Amino acid sequence: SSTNQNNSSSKPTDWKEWLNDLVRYKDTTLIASALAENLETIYEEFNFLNGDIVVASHPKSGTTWIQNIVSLLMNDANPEKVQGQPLYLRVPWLEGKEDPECDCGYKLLETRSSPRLMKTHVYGSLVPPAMLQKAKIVYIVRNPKDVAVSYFHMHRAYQFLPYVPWDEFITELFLPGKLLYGPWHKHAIYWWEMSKSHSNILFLHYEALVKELKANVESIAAFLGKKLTADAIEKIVDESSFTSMKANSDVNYSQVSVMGHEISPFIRKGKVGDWINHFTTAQNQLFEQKFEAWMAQSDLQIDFV
Ligand code: PPS
Repeated sequence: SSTNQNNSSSKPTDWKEWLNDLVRYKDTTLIASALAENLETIYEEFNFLNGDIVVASHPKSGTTWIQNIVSLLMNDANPEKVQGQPLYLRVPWLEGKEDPECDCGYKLLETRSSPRLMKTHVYGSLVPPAMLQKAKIVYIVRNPKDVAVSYFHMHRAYQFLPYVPWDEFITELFLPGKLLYGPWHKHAIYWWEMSKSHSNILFLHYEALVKELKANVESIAAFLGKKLTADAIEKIVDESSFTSMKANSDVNYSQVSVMGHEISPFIRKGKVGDWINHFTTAQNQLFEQKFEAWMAQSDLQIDFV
């Protein structure tokens, strides 16, 4: 079966077959069976520590961006301290791994000392209780039209994910929530609700980072209890700009060949509103209808432009 974690498999050609291999984990989100197994191990055995710092998100929402900011903040805004270390090793993916050659994130993390940095795409309702109790969690949300576009290009490029034509990607996969970690709205809304009652969750918006990177870097610093000079903050803002990250092989995943950068680079466009270049009028109407229904009961505000 396609596990999305298997080193020897090649790009799936039939997306319907690929979809059949995903599991509806604990009746909520769709994930690959290998990820489900890892999550089970994490619930049972992983020892969360006070001081753990978690970057949480639905895929394609700006996870890597926050990982880079958090990693720099925790290394005194000194890029030299982290130079040569791939971001996916500095801030490992708790329940997965970016590089098939690597150990799964939780195994890497077990060998590290506090404060440990990690990322997760886990659903709000499936957060390990000890994580919620002990960690500081930075969640980032992004408007779902741009998430869908970014996700589409990832499926095009990534070796373990099938290419799905855009129309099917939107109507048959993204909107019905049939992608890894879907559906988007439940992910976003559950985390949003949790953030209201947990002061250890900082809830950020991709669109706000695009507009005001510095203010957001400052609020992440304050949340993590880091007092940095104005120069240090400037340094982080500079190092985490789209242009810097696109060019930095430590953070742009260019070392992970299964991601298929020659088809579509991981750090791709970094724009708010790229969806306008992808959605037809009909697709947009359908999306708007669904979005309205999803958000009817929620006060989570999402900017699309
Ligand atoms: S993943 O695979 O879930 O970890 O992907 P994730 O990192 O969440 O999302 C990838 C998108 O984030 C964009 N990105 C940025 N945008 C603006 N500024 C900076 N510095 C930045 N870094 C990453 C990246 O380009 C992907 O979005 P798209 O729209 O595809 O460009």
